[in-house]
Parts: sequence; C-alpha cells; structure tokens
Amino acid sequence: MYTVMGSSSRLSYGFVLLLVCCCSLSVAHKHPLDPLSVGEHLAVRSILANSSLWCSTSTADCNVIASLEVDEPEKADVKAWAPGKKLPPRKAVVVTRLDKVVRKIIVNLDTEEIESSEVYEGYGGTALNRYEVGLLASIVSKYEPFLQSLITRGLNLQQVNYLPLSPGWYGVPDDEGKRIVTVQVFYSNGTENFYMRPIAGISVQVDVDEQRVHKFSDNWQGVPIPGSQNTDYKLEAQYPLLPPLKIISIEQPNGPSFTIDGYQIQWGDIWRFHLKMDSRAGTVISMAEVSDGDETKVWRSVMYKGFVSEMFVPYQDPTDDWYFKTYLDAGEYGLGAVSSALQPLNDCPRHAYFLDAVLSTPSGVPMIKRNAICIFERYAGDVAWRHTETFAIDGKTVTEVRPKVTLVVRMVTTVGNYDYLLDWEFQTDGPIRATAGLTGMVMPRGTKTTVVENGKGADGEELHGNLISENVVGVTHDHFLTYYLDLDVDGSENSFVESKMKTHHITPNSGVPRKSYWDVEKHVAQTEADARIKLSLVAPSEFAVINSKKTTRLGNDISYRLVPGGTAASLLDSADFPALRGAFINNQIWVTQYHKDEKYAGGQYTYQSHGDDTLAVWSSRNRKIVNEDIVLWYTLGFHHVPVQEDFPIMPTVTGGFELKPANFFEHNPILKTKPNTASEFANVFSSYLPRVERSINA
Ligand SMILES: [Cu+2]
Repeated sequence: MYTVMGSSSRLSYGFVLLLVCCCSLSVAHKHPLDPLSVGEHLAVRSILANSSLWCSTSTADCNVIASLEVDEPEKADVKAWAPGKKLPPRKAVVVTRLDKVVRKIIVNLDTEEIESSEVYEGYGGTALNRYEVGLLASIVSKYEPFLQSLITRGLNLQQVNYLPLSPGWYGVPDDEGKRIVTVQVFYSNGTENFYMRPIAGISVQVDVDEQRVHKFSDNWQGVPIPGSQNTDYKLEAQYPLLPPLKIISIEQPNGPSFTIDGYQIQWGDIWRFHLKMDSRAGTVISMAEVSDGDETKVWRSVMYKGFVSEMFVPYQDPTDDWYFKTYLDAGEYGLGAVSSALQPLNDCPRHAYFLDAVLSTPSGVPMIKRNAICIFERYAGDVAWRHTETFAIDGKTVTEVRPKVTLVVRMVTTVGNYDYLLDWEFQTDGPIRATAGLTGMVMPRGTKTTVVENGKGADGEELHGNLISENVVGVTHDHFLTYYLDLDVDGSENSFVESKMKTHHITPNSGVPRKSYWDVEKHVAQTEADARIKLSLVAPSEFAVINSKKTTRLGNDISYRLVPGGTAASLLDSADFPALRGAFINNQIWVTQYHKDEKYAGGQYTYQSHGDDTLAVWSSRNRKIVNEDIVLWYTLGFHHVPVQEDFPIMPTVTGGFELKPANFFEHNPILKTKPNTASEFANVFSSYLPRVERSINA
C-alpha cells in the first residue's frame, strides 16, 4: 500500500531549517554564485557601519541600503571553477543612498575590507524601499489640503489607504533632483479589496528626502467612490461557492527526480543549474547545462544566466492623475524585494518543494523570505512524442507513446496591484520555457459612468479602458517583460543567426505545377545593429544563437533557437518620455556583446531615470557579435484592455517563449526514454486505468 510521504508544507519546513542552518555558516557555500548568507549580510553591515560610509546616527536608524547582493566573480573565473577547488574571493556589491548620495560599494568578505566605493552622479535613483514607503502615510496624513479633500468628500479618514507610486520622469524642471513618490488613495470601508474603491482626483507628490509634500492636486469633479459590493475576493466572502471539482494530486511514491544541493539543482541526468533569488530580478537561473543523454553523457552549457531584466508597464490614460503611470517594476520596486510567499497546494502543487531566500532590508539586516521559490515536476497528461503506424508492416500495429514531464521553477512577485507568476520550465528534450502569468487586480479608475453607451462614458467621457463594474474603469495598459538571456551554446563564443523565410515565385510554363514555395535565407548578425529585431508575421524569421565553431556530425551549426511567444510591441510615440525610459522594448529581440555591467535593460538606476542608460543605448555602440560572448534579450509583451471578467480580481493570463535546441543534439534526445506501464503503477496505487463501460450499440 502506498504511504503518503507528508504534506508539502512539512516538506517546505524541512527546507527552511536546512537553509537557515546553511545560511548561518558563512563558510558553507558550495558555488561561487551562491547568494550571501545571513552571516555574510550581517558581516557586510558591520563592515559598513564601522566606516565613514554609514550614518552618523545610530546603526539601527541607518536605512541606507538600496541593494546588497553577492558580487559575482568574473564569468571566466566562475566557469574555471570546479567543485573541490577553492572558491574565488567572496565579495558583496552594495548600493547605498546616504544624504542623497548614491554609492556603489564593493566589500571583500574574505579580508573584511571595503575594496572600492564609487559615487553615482547620473540621472535616476535606487528602487523605492520599505523605509521610504513607511514614511509616506505620516507625511501625507498631516497635510491640511489633503485632509480637506477627504473631508469634502465626507470620508471616514480611518478607512483611507495610501498607495506609493513611482512618478516616472516627464522633464518637469521643478521635479529635477528631488526623490518623489506619488501617493494616491483608496477607500476600504466595507471591503478588504485595497484597490477597487479608488478615491478619484487626489494625487500627492511627496519629496521623501525632505519628508514633505512637494505637490498636491485634487481634480475631483464629483466622481463617486465605487461601491464596496462584489469587490471582496476572499474565500469567506464567496457564498455560495461554485460546486468544486474533485481534488487532483500528482503522486511521486519514489520521490522527485531532482536533487537540491545548496543552490544547485540537478534533474535526473538531464539538466543542472544554479538557482537563487535576487532582490531586483527575482529568480536567477545560472549555468544551465543539459546532458547529452545517450551520446557522451557530457554536460553541455546552454545558458550562463537568465532572469527578468526589467518590466515596463505603461498605462494609456493621458489625463492628470494617470499619465505618469509608466512603471519600471524591477528597477523601481524590485521583483525579488516584493516577491510573495508561495502558498503550498495552490501556488504550487502538493508535491512541490519550497525554498526560502535571504534578502536585505534598508538597514542591512537580512530578512528571510519564506517559500520564495518552489520547484516541482509537472506532469499534465501531455505527450512528449508518439506515433501509431497506420500502414502496419507485416500486419503488426505499432504504437509508441512517451509521457511529457517537465521541471518547473516558480516565483510570484506582487508589484502592488499585480501578481506575476514567473516560471522557468526545463524540458527533457532540451527546451527551456520562460512563462509569465499575470493575475491580481487591474488598476481601477473611478468614473461617474455606471453604464456605457456606444463605448462612451457618462456625458461622452473618454474612458481610456473598459467599464468593468459600476463606476470602475479598468484602464488600458501594457505589460512588457524583458528577459536577459546570456546563452552560452556549447561554449561562450557564439553568434546570432536570423533565418528569413522568403517566398520564391516559380517561372510560368517551367513545367512545375506550383506557383510558389518558401525557403530560408540565413543571415549571421555581424554587429549589434544587425540583431535589432521587430517580429513580423508577414516577414517571418527563425532566430538562433549558434556555436559556429562546432557542428553536428552532419555539418549543421550547433544552436539553440529563440521561439517567440507573448508578442506585443510598444505603441507609444518614440519621443514620449516613458518611451525613452522604456526604449529597451523598441525591438522584441536584441543581441549585445557580453558586458558584466549591462544587466538591467532599463538601466542600473531606473527610479526617475531619463533613459540614458538602457539596452537601446548599449546596442547603439554597435559592437561586434560574431563569435563573441553574446547576450540575447527577448521582450514578452501583453496589451491589456481590461474586461468585466477581470473584476474584482483577474483570472491568470499567461504568455511565454522558448529556448529550443536546434541541431544541438544528433537526434531526438528522448528517443531512449521508456513509456509508463500499468504494472509499475499497480504496485503503488490501488486503482488505475479507469474506464467508463457504456453501451455503444443502443
Ligand atoms: Cu494588465
């Protein structure tokens, strides 16, 4: 009889203890890319606190850490390292903001010394942090004109909630040099849905350095606050519940096929990679290597590093209180910093394993994010390959089918109203699929309109979206997720090939019955300018990163293809302020020469940035990308015109792209896999192969 191994929450608890134990020992690292442990965080803080780079006030009140991460060794050093060898020096890269001065500091943890300190003097700032957010309510709630606006509306001040928003950059002279947070307000009073009762018209710009209100505006115009009815999404508010489906669970009586050793994951003899959480990028996959299966059993490099580099979410309402909403979520908030604890059984299936992460707080005290990442094998009843031989040889019917199982790494980042499920899915036949699932709340705007007529609101109001409930507009917007994909296909020296599909027309009367066919023209991109790709359905191409120094036995270039999905391009005027800051989405695909500092497509310092340090700027250097260490960038895009189904919480919308082997293996790499058999299931389950017997002759 099959014995239940224990709930996934118990399993996850086990991992928490293991990681906490591991993290408390600063010498326990197993890999040069391992994130900083709790002990290392505290050591960095102590080294800084004893330097002139720290507050002159007490250590406890010094909220100056914008980011604190391991300073990864040079790529060559990481690749040269092997288990058993001495680790390269452990260093931390710290960005601080003290007395309005932003510094990038390298701390050597081996020598316990500050190795370098560099002041940043360009445009743009560090991500909004928890300490700054904590200041806002006390500043805004004491501002008399703001209070008067709430009183004029007859509101209960205790039920007013504050939402901190990054202000973007619009070239307003009065804003230059100030660190601004725009606060907008929402009413609870009868709902626990923070967002669905917007208090229209009020915007408060706070200068967080001066801790005072910079600008205040109230463009109310009598727009009512939407009612609280039907806004609650909590379980206890839903009555009666829909008839539930019966429970579904994946059983792994023999345990999972992956192992976790520190931050290194190995899945069977198929994939191995390093996995960690970064406060800015969220999950980071490093050194993903695939095994050459039945050929040589050699681990072959595919991707040195992959992560979500930036997320651009421009709203499309140009009116007073909305035009500025053009967020760069990774740089302005931090995808890891605002990640959510994954809920066992619902965010990830019962058999998932959960990993915690250590992140820094503004004071430098480390914080453990519980259940930050989950890992599980997915079997969704899909098929990896199959064939039934219709034209049976010697009268024998042949059917061969193999089930498809994948390995999923998941996190959720909750950037205010939106939740993004970010998955990396490794497949047995070599592809890596990156997926983003969008759910949470659409950002609502209050309106006088309760029913639309001919697509317009009350008195002909332009809604800039759809009416999704009475007095609630779901404002039109986009989501762009730009991925950093440092592919190292069988080595670091790679090139990028665009294979353009071209129609050929056949000469009339040439004896060929066809009039046309298509063929592929390969073009190796020479420089970065050659690899700025706008996707087109009518002029299609295939895209691949190749290792032109290696070929298969048949002479084909060894490569990995980028298979686009979730395609959407920017519709903004290229001279628009947000389009300058978000210029990294001007193309869906870019390829750049590897540079250690070019990681974040919107620039290192994106808060109120001017767009002078983006992927578009780096690409304009037009460096050589043939047989070089190159980085591929892909932008997953979603245009979102909200609908009533998105209220009060939107069902998940999913999009993704794939990195897929193309002449990387000598043949189908999962040919020699075995099918499931009834007997192995019969050993562990009391029933299997359910059938419905019904009369088909009646
Ligand atoms: Cu959306």
